[in-house]
Amino acid sequence: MSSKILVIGACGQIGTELTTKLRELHGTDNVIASDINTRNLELVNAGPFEILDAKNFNAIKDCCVNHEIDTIYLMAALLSATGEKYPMEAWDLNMNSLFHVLNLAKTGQIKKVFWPSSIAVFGPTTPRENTPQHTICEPTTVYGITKQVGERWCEYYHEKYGVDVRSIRYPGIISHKAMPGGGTTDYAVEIYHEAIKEGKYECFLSEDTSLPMMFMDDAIKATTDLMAAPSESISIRSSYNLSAISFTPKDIFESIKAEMPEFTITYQPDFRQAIADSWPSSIDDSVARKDWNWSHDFDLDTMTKEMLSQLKKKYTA
Ligand code: AKB
Repeated sequence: MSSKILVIGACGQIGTELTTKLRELHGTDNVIASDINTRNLELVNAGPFEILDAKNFNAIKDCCVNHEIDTIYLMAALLSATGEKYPMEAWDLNMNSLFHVLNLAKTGQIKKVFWPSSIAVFGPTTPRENTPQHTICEPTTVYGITKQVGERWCEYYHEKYGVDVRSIRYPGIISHKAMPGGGTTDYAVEIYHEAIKEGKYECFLSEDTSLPMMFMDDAIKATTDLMAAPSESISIRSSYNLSAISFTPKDIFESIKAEMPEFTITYQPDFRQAIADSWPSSIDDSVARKDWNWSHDFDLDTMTKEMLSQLKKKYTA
C-alpha cells in the first residue's frame, strides 16, 4: 500500500517542489499539500490541498485522521532573517509545529516524519571549513537556536519513543519556482531573478562571504532518498550534514557574467552579514554519503545555466 503523505508548509520554496516530486513518486491523491494560506495557486490547484496552521495540534491531528496520513513532511518555519525580526514568533512556530508532529508520531498514528534542520545550527565557535557532523553548535540566531533544539528533540523522540524521524541540515537552496522568504542565503536566488529582469543586482552580503549552497533538484533528491532509506542505515537521528557547493557572491556573479556579460553587481551588506559570518563556509557530509549514498549533481556553473534558462522562459511568458 502506498504511503499517505501530508506536507505542512507546502507553498514555501522547498515545500512547493517537494510536493510535486512526492506526487510523482507516490501518486497525486496520496500527497496532501497544506499551508496557512493559498498563496501558491498553481500548487493549490494541482492536487489535494488543506488550509492548515502548523501551530494548531488539533487541526494537524484531524487532517491526519481524515486523510489516513502515515507520513509527515514538516516544512513550515520562520527562517534566519525573519526570525531576528520576530524572535518569539519564530520560536512559537518552529518549536510548536515540531512538537505537534513528534507527539502525533509518538502515539503511533504517524509512522515517519521528515523535519528540516539547517546550517544555522552552527555558530561562530564552530570550525568554519569542512564543518564536521559532530561539532560545537552554539548558534547566535533565533532560527539557529530553534533548529539546534529541534534536532535534540528529534533524537530524543527517536531514542525514547522509537519515532522514525529523519532530518537534513539544509544549506542555502537555490531554485526558480517558488521564491525563498526571510533567509540569509536568499541573495543567491534573488541575484538570478534580478540578472534577468534588471541586468544588475545589489547584494546584501559582502563579495567574499562564502556559504554552503545547493540547487533545489539536489535538495529534493536528498530529501526523498533519505526518506526512502532503510531504517537500519540511518545512524543520525538529530540531523545530517549535507553539502554540494560553496560559493561567495563574487563567485556567483562571475558565473552569471560568463552567460550575461552585461550583468553588474554592487554590494551593500546589511544585518544579514552578521548572520552569514556566524555560519560555516563549507560542510563535511561524509556521514550522509556513507549512510544513504548521498551525492550531488549540480555545481555552480551547471546551476547557473539551468537557473538562467528557466527564468528566461518564466519572464518571457
Ligand atoms: C536561511 O538563510 O535562513 C535558510 C537556511 C540556510 O536555513 N536558507
